[in-house]
Amino acid sequence: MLKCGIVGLPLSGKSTVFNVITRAGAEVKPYASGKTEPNRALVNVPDARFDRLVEIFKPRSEKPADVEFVDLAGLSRDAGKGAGLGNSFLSFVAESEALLHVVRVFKNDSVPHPENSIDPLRDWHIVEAELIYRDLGVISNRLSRLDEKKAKKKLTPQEAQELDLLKELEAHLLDEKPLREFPLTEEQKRMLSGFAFLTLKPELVVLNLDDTQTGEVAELAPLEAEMTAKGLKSVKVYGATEMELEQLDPEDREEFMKDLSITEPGRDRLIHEAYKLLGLISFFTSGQDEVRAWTLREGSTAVEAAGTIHSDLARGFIRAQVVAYDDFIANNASIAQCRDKGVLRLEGKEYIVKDGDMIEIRFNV
Ligand SMILES: Nc1nc2c(ncn2[C@@H]2O[C@H](COP(=O)(O)OP(=O)(O)OP(=O)(O)O)[C@@H](O)[C@H]2O)c(=O)[nH]1
Ligand SMILES: [Mg+2]
Repeated sequence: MLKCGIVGLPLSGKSTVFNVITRAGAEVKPYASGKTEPNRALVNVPDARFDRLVEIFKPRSEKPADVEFVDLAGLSRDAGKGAGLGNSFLSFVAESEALLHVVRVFKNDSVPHPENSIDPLRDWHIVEAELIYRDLGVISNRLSRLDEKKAKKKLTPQEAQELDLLKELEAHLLDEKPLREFPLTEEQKRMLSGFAFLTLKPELVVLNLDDTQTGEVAELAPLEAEMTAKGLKSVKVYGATEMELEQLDPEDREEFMKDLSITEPGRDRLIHEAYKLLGLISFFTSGQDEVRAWTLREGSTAVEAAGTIHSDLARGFIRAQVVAYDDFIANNASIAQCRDKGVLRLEGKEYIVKDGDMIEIRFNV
């Protein structure tokens, strides 16, 4: 199960954005909640191809791909030094595979700003600094343990390597740079995977606007320049408005979206961007019994796809029968016709699965 953690300053609209995505109806208040228990909800990944396959196969059961979103308490300036709630709850962030970082752009006099002014770039830096600070803490703990051991006996070659790498990473973080900007080899990435570093996680910046901020927003320019420079991705949402939007009937919603020149609801946009950011693709299994969308990392092989369905399928893997969704549709949704046209293929273990592949695993255990 894929998890996405929502971070940001207090009162930036995290729970609002969480509600836009999940329709879960989490509490939204004009004062800092101080809640330490996160809100969690599972969301189906909207996918028109999946819907079409369900129409075609009319299966007894259907299961779209899903992602879990976790909404946390606000992260204040100096949380790492014990201010606000402190950073103990950052453990909830550590278990997420990706971060949505909500930044307040909206002006709303009835909602106090913890820094007393609207300044998206400053706010983004405050939260980023807290994430960096937390990673530094993790590193210094590990370093002191390694140093202790080194004083008593010789380190294994692996530990010595780890020590060197962690020292480099520490210097990088002390420079106020996130670990995602540090070039790591695949082997080093594996070495570090157990630490769950927050600044190594892919991050999508969610700019939370008021519905009056439709044109150029002057306050936003500095942050947008920084995002471009760092190659970070951002999405704009009209948090409060889009949360209301989710509660309207479809016709009114359409009208409302036109007024704001939104083409895709914030909900779909955010889920799609999060999915893309994580380098995720979907493949489908389909039949009269069940149509199901599965999530896979880009670059995964057929045998890995089999393993996400069931470990038996990976163990006894013989071949994968594959047809691209587009080819399937172009051939009147007929497997026989796909076979005749040669677009239905038999692939081996090492085949790299493509987004939209329809797969049937042949196996023997
Ligand atoms: N005008 C306007 N108000 C908003 C917007 N987004 C959120 N708010 C208001 O800001 C207040 C805080 O929103 P929440 O979503 O609870 O913020 P939060 O980041 O979850 O807050 P904490 O969990 O307490 O840190 C609420 O009163 C919202 O109605 C927005 O886009 N525009
Ligand atoms: Mg909240």
